[in-house]
Amino acid sequence: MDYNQLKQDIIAYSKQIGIDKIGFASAEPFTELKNRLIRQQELQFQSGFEEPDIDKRTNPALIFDQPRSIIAIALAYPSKMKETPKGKKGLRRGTFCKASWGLDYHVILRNRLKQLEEFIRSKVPEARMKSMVDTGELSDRAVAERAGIGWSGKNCSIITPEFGSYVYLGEMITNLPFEPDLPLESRCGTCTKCLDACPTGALVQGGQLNAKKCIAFLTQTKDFLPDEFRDKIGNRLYGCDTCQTVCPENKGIDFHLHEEMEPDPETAKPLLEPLLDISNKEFKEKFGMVSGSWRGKKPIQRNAIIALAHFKEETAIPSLVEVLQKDVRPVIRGTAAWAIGKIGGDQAKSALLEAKQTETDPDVLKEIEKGLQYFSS
Ligand code: B12
Ligand code: SF4
Ligand code: SF4
Repeated sequence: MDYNQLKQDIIAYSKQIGIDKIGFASAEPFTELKNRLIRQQELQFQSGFEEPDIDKRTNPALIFDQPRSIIAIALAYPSKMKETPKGKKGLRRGTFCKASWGLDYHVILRNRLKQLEEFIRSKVPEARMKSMVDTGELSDRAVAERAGIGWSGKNCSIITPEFGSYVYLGEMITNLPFEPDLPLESRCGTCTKCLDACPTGALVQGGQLNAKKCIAFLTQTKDFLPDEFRDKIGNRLYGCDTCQTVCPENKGIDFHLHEEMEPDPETAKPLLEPLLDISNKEFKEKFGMVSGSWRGKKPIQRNAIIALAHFKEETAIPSLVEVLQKDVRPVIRGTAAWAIGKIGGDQAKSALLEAKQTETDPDVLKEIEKGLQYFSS
């Protein structure tokens, strides 16, 4: 078998099916990554969304019989909406990060990898392949880095020279011995724009993230948002783009190569108030196709309440009071109590005093007290 020819055929085919960048890597263990993951675990810097078995994450031979190479792919996503709806007083909006625009990228990349698998099988019937996107054992970024897709930026993202860091990543382990590509040199140099811009100091140093402080992570948690982050998340409903938008490598980068990735403005930047009492069915219909809905509606609703507080949106007080009185979930009632206090006004104070008489949940009562404190300072 001429694997160099096959590699060229795969590259040509990948272009035909809308894979924007492809690279080939060895399937040797990821030793440096293993040390890094152990260190991150010791420091409790991990988000908890990663595959927990570090050996499986860093040794392809533990998840695939006799791996010989890994094919890495990247698809560029848009960074600007064609028409951005502007929020205003009375009609405030929240934001989903760019990686949650359009159809869920897991669906798009898995589909591309499946087509690639079929193509390879048509050329080499005995080929074995295992594809993954995000939820697999491997670190998509470490594979992409090794395969020369891009370098690992100080903001932790893989940055491609062609599409900046606005790329989704996926990969396929194979039993075919392709010639590996070479990793790229970092172009970060002395730049520290991402570190300086991070609102929570989650980037503890170039290329090292304390995920527990990262807004992208915090927007996905289901419990109360810790107090110290409530003024930091702004109107973000899901994810955070700050360390990418400030990156000079992303300047002028905005690729619209895939129709499915085009955002519906009303989903990517939805009005906040209607989210407060959205039903499960409506949520699924409106947000079910985007990657940012994977944790369900609760974190999005909690973040919408915090966003209304961020805007000090007085017109939202009646809706927030309704949430405080009627929502069955303590996290949502409690966050509403805090938001009501932060926004302020006579109606806000009386609603909190009233709720204090009837509320029985200790966590919500604490939030009511926090809300009332805004009136004494
Ligand atoms: C858990 C997770 C998160 C967590 C933690 C992120 C993190 N930085 O670790 C949270 C929820 C915070 C998150 C946020 C985001 N995520 Co995320 N996430 C993942 C997931 C599932 C695992 C990542 C992981 O294992 N991290 C642990 C760290 C330690 O390892 P790593 O980043 O994978 O690998 C690098 C480091 O280990 C580093 N490294 C290793 N050794 C050493 C040594 C030194 C000295 C240094 C400096 C570095 C270094 O090099 C590796 C290669 O870059 C991956 C999918 C996957 N299966 O890999 C997606 C993934 C990384 N996420 C992705 C995206 C798009 C995002 C967001 C941009 C979304 C958003 N807009 O909100 C943000 C970016 C936040 C940020 N600054 O990183 C993309 C990244 C695409 C790209 N171009 O890089 C991925 C690959 C999903 C995908 N398939 O496309 N994510
Ligand atoms: S995603 Fe936001 S919070 Fe997380 S490291 Fe980047 S700028 Fe900081
Ligand atoms: S902002 Fe600067 S340091 Fe951070 S990733 Fe981009 S180029 Fe690298």
